[in-house]
Amino acid sequence: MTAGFSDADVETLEHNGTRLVRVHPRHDGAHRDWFTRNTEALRAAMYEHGAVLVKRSGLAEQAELAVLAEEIGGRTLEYNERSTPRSRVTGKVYTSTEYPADQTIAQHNEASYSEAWPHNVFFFCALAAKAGGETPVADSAAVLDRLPAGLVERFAEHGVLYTRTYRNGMGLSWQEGFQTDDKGQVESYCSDHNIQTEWDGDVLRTRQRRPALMVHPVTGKRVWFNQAHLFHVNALPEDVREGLLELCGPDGLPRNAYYGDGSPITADEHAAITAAYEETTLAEEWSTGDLMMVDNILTTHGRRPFTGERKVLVAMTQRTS
Ligand SMILES: O=C(O)CCC(=O)C(=O)O
Repeated sequence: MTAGFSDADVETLEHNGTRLVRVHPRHDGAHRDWFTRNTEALRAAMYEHGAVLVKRSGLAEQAELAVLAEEIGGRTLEYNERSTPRSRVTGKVYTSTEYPADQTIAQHNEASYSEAWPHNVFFFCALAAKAGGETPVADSAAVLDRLPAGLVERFAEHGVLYTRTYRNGMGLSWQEGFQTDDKGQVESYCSDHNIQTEWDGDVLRTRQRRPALMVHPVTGKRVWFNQAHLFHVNALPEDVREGLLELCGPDGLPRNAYYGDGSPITADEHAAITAAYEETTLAEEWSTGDLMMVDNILTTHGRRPFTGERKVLVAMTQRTS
């Protein structure tokens, strides 16, 4: 159900359990008033279905993204404990991950490797690509339903062990990951957030155990909520993987993932998780000016390759009630 919208054409798109509510506002330029009238409906649709796309939102300024995100989602968050390169645009508005245009970004619940993950992610398409560049969504409960029961049980029992090696010139440096030049601040952040650290000169290795599943606090749904498949060595293209393994070994890779007890996630298990995402992914084309809001627990996001210029901005929020 997508009740409660006013002055809008609303459709719910569905693919193998993933839903995206597509909203076309009917307003004549007064987009802020439209958002004010529809705040409750947008929030309710996001928590019920996982993702809402507002076509031609009318948002013009970057700062407006943060204001709307706060009105609909709650307090905006800094991008801490980074795992990909992004730039601050203004306040707590960032660029989305700045990976080369020919790369795919696998589906993920934002920052689910961290203890400080956002409840919601707001994406604003400031410039649509010439072709491609969609931000697909996939329902985290639908992904869970497709995974083999034995694998789910094992992850439910042990969680995920994420390992990272921060070094200059290969993945993120610790300075970029933790947004500081002060090793003491990194140590204090890590000790506050249950992250084990090991320094080797200027190289930092970290290990952190996190749950693999989550129960949504509003809907009570059990979902697959982690980035095991994205951190896993098999997420790298084969040529890159082989080169990096030769250079650093599995424990020295910029990112890797294991079962929480340290045992390996096999190639077949990685393939099963990847297939579950592929089967449930729903991708809508961006137009410049579109705004998409996702419930980060219910729904993962990713990115498809693109041509031409593309600019997608992000604000992340934490529910305050
Ligand atoms: O650029 C996008 O559409 C999303 C990129 C992404 O997955 C991210 O920044 O977490």
